[in-house]
Amino acid sequence: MKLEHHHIQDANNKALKSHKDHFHFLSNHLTNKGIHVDTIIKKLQDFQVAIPSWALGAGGTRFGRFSFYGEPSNLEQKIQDVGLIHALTQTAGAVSLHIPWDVPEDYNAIKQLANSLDIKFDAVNSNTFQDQKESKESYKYGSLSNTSEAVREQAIQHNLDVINIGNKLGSKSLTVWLADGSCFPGQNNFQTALQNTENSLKTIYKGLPDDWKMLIEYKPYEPNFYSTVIQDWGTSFMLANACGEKAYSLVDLGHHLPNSNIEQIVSILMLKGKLGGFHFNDSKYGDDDLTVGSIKPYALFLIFNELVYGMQNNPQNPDLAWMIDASHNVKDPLEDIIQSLEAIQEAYAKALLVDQNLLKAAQLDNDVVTCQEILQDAYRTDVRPLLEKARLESGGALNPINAYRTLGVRNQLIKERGKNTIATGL
Ligand code: AOS
Ligand code: ZN
Ligand code: ZN
Repeated sequence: MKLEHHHIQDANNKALKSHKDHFHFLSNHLTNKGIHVDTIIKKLQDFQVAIPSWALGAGGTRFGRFSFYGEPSNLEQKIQDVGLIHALTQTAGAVSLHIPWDVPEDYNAIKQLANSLDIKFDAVNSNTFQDQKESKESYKYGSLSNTSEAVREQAIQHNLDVINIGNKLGSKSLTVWLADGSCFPGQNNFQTALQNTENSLKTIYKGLPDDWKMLIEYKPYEPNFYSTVIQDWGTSFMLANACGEKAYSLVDLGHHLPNSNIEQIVSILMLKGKLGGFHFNDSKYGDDDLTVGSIKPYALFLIFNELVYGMQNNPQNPDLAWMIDASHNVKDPLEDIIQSLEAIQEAYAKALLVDQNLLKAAQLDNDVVTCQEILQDAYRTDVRPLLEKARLESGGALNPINAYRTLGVRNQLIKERGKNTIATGL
């Protein structure tokens, strides 16, 4: 199924008057404060987030998986789903593939399809956390860190293959997330594991095209529960520095121990020019991969405040690869992603409202109360009319979830694809 512009316009008509009233009110209020509303709207329109191919089907845990029916069962259908989300939100102009789950059969056909839906290929993800059917060596005890050279070589070669596949699609970055680590004290030699990982990453780095980036993702635990080789931003930063200038750290919001100050991590990585990518999600306990903004929206705003500051003040840091990395059991995955995109845009818009000059002056005065007031004033502003305006002008839906439901997207997908669909992937 493909959503045409007039379908979305029809869905918008009812809500148009109320949108205009709200927008008019907010835009006057912000303009009186000296804020350029048009500039913010343009920034919202330019902010595109990649959708991971594995989030389009209902996720699951080891305890079970409940289908949402009509899920995509091949790469074409996954890209079609991203196209649906993008048509409604105008914010999902990219897809992030996972190899080997998404190896294209016909590269030209896939590229054409993505192009027709205005979707780019963002970072490609390698997978050395599962054994593939045809593979000779097992990753049970690690991949790039493994004590066996044969295993390390297989994992290195897989990453080089992934680069090659991504290159044919127009991707410009490789994301490496390793499950490597240990479950019990004594199982691993920490130094050997890190050294092997560094050497393996350096070999992969050598195969990276000049205009590519390597994004190194860290995570404190899971699936290993005693130690993880790339456990934190410091380790990822160290490895990125060891590899070279095309290697960067990738921050996944769910990959921190409780109460970590993620906004500070983001800020320091940008200062050092080493923040390359971002995985959005939310969590209560660990890597819960819940809908963005569903649990800690203020923390998300504070993170965006640092991202906005960094994008304005750190030319040493490159443009970031933005991606949603969430997947779970109970919602229609497309509706879930739409909610995540809305939360991302909302936090971004609020961060754009922060008056950086006033904040700096209050910081210089050590006026702690005013510093907090400036941030909270931005956070407490209902920016949704700005998001609506940005979408409306780009041809998207005023209210994407409503439009998705009134246009009967899921039912249509079930009609086309059937009920018993299983998305490939996790
Ligand atoms: C795993 O926890 C990481 O968040 C990865 O970024 C990602 O979820 C994985 O590569 C998907 O298979
Ligand atoms: Zn991630
Ligand atoms: Zn994760």
